[in-house]
Amino acid sequence: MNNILDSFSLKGKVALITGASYGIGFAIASAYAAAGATIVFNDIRQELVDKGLASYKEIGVDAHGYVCDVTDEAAVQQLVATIEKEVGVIDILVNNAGIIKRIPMCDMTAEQFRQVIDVDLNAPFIVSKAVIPGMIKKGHGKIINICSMMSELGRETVSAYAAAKGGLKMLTRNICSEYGEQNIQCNGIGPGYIATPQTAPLRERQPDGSRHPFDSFIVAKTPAARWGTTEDLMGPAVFLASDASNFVNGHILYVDGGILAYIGKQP
Ligand code: NAP
Ligand code: GCO
Repeated sequence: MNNILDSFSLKGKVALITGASYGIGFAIASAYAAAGATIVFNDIRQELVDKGLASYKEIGVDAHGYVCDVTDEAAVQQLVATIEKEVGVIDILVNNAGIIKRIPMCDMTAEQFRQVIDVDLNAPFIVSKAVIPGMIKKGHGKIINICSMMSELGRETVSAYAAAKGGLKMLTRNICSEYGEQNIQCNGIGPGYIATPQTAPLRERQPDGSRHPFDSFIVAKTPAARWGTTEDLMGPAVFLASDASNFVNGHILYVDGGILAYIGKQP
């Protein structure tokens, strides 16, 4: 038996992480680089791509960055063709780019609902569809969809997001079902509540300096009694991108400190 740790190596692999100038995507890309992968990322604006490239350089990662709106199918097809030409065929795709709109459902417009579904559900379909042919040609592929606790639970004001992330869970299972025979494994990561710009509004200090009520609520609901950090996602993401998970398919790996298993601390 070779060294089991070799099965977690991503040496020689090309990884595309969408929306990875910062936040969870940046952390996952950094972990993949440390495991040996070549990093490719996109973001919606050049200034963000430039910021991302500088951040990767700061940690010694020579990433490839491209401007691309993941909801634009023609742009995504062009992005994948450019990556294949300039970097190589994509072995690992992380559908990370995402938005959230926290609006009570009856106050949310259909357009606002559509915008969230577009980025959080339609885009993973569009990007996966663009990279799968190259993976089939190569004889292997890993697709990791960044789902959410909201793939399982709802809460007030996040109807569009929960609908999208619930759909993304099932898209994950369907890609597994449709392309497992071509040695493509498609799994999801379901982060719990992670401290990133996306959740900053839920953690900001109150005018009197006290913690945000939602911040205290999440800490009480999480057995780990803390918010997650982007670093908490690195190991699970490397596992799902590596040969160590070649027989794991259609699975949503919740990285949530146990929140989904716990009724919550008695107030
Ligand atoms: P974030 O800080 O808001 O970063 C999201 C990234 O996606 C940004 O770089 C953003 O770029 C990019 N993006 C948005 N729309 C895009 C588009 N149309 N095309 C290309 N890039 C686009 O979010 P995060 O907290 O890192 O979350 C990343 C993923 O994890 C999301 O799918 C989110 O739903 C999921 N997630 C987050 C948490 C959490 O607690 N933070 C928990 C579970 C799941 P711009 O800055 O230009 O918008
Ligand atoms: C919210 C949060 C959550 C997290 C994450 C939890 O408003 O409830 O933004 O949706 O982002 O998705 O897993």
